[in-house]
Amino acid sequence: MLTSIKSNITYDKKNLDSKKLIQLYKQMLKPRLIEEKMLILLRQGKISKWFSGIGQEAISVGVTMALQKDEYILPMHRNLGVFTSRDIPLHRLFSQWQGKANGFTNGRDRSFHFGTQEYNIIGMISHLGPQLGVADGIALANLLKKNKQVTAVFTGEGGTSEGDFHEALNVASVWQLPVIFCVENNGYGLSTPTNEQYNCKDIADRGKGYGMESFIIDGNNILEVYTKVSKLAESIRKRPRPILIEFKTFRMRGHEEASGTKYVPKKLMDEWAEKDPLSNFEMYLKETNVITDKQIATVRESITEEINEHLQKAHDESPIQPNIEKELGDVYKDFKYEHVEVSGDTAEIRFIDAVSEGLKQSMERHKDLVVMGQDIAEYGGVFKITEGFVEAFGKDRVRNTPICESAIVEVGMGLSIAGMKAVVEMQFADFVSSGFNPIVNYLAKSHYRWGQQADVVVRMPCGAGVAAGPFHSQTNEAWFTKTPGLKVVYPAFPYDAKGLLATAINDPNPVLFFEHKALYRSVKQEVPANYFTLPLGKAALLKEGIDVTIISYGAAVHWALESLEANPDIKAELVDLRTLQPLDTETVFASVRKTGRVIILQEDSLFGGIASDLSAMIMEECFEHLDAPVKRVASLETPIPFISQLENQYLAKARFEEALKELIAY
Ligand SMILES: Cc1ncc(C[n+]2csc(CCOP(=O)(O)OP(=O)(O)O)c2C)c(N)n1
Ligand SMILES: [Mg+2]
Repeated sequence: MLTSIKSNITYDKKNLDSKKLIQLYKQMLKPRLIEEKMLILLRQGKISKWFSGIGQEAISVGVTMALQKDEYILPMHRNLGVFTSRDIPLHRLFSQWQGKANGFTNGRDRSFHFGTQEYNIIGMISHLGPQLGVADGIALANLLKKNKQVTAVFTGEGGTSEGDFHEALNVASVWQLPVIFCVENNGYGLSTPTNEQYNCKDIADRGKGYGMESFIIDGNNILEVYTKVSKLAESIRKRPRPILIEFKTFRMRGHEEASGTKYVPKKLMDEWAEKDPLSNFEMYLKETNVITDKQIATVRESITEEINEHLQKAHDESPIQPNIEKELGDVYKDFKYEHVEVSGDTAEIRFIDAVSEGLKQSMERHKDLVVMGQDIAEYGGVFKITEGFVEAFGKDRVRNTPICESAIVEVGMGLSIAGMKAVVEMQFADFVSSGFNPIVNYLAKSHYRWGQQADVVVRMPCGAGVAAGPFHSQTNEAWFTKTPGLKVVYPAFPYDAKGLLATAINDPNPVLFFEHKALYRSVKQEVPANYFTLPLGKAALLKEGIDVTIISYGAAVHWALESLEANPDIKAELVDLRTLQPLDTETVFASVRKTGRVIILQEDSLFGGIASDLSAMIMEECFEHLDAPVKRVASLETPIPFISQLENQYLAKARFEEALKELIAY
């Protein structure tokens, strides 16, 4: 690759001694030699995909070497140098790429899609952008713990077009988080050149718009990367703040090996080949008598030996044997439910007071719990759930957020990685769609992929019956019950809401906690004033009867109660599911076996909802006990209309009683 005998890059070693210079050289040489080997293995079909970082090593290595080992780095798919610079044994990386148990994901995710707390590296998910917000969360934890640590996160220039990038930079700036945002501008995002990706001169210019310092660094110059990032990191440790760095570099190979580089002009390739970060640095070290050809040969030989030895070790490792129990067992982090008995006085309170009280008492118990959401601090949230929280817990732990659901969910994930807990309030459950990606792809899959818990509760004020139209009325639990890795709680009463919220917060897994807005101020109950917990996965049998089983949850439970009150002759068994994931099928099946008739009432529209799956399960498990087909009653297959006469027509409530009578008469 090298065409000149003199270095094409101007180096300034500042006060770095020869030992450091040689260390930096070795750290760059290692990923290069690994990659050269990988390209051979790829051609031989021994590994699957490969995203080459050849030509970009100075950035991964320079940034990693500038950070302390206990500071978190969040690398991308071309950052092999981050992993090697943290001295991960190579055989573990090779096992990871071959999907073996000594890797980091038990064969569940490929390439660089993993994290390791042991090495303080938090890998990407395929969606690129989400980790930028996760870095914010880790940095927030560092800020709150006042431990003077920096977090570095990587993205390509293509990834900067994603909303996550803008949200993460904005939040980092508003909260003055100690993060270094590293943009590796390598000219292409897959086949897309920069002029089709963004319309500004330098990505670094965006820093100004977010109110943060930004810099452009020659990404092929290891000394510039290392010395400048070291200096900035040192400065951030003293004075926490975010900094944006654009590293100018070039992608010397295809997006991934199979896709080639046909669309890249040869002239560009040739120009950047002249600027190769490794060969130029090698030349410089020779010119300045820091290293000799003989020493270089020795270093190469020893790295090559290490690579071969570790490849053999990974090769000899036996393949993973599929085991269904193990796979299912790793989706959620084990959680030993601790029952806190009800004690002391009770008071008649509203649903909304119960949520507020439960949350407040959890804040008192968990000093590392942070609540975040729009307008939740001094304003107390749009439903006033967090009223008075700032006075009680301070603004560090009760955080108003900008309007950026994705970033805030990602921040929750980052807090969890740093050992803290988060509760995120969606202003309305409808707006969770703006934070959907990190919930279903990052939080939900993290434990299964690499054993990292996502200790985040997302509070979801949901539901219709309040004449609020299509975007303030949805009950979207089915979006989440579909996704393995999430827990979904949906109480119908104040008592349950308080006890279940406490447990949701204790549980280290991600929990979607649905709170029906129509119940907030309409339902009252005697609730213990002290802290107590209730287990997830246990339905409540609200009424016992012999005619029919009604299964429901949320506000629809109250519709069922109303119908039964109006029809005292119907002896129905009423099951309130309370949690949808885990689902208490035992209680459901026992009731169905007793009554032989079952009607499932849900507020959501019919297709693809909980009622459908329950119905199928009942059919599979209780068919011989059924005296009539399972009946599902749900809302219309339309968006939720605004005016009350249309909304009433839309809601399942309007059709429930008739369906119930039909079923009994069957
Ligand atoms: C949300 C999302 N959209 C599309 C892709 C497919 N994809 C993977 S990498 C990539 C290009 C990324 O370009 P850039 O951020 O510049 O990083 P580079 O590969 O150049 O290092 C694309 C389009 C994806 N992984 N995620
Ligand atoms: Mg790119």
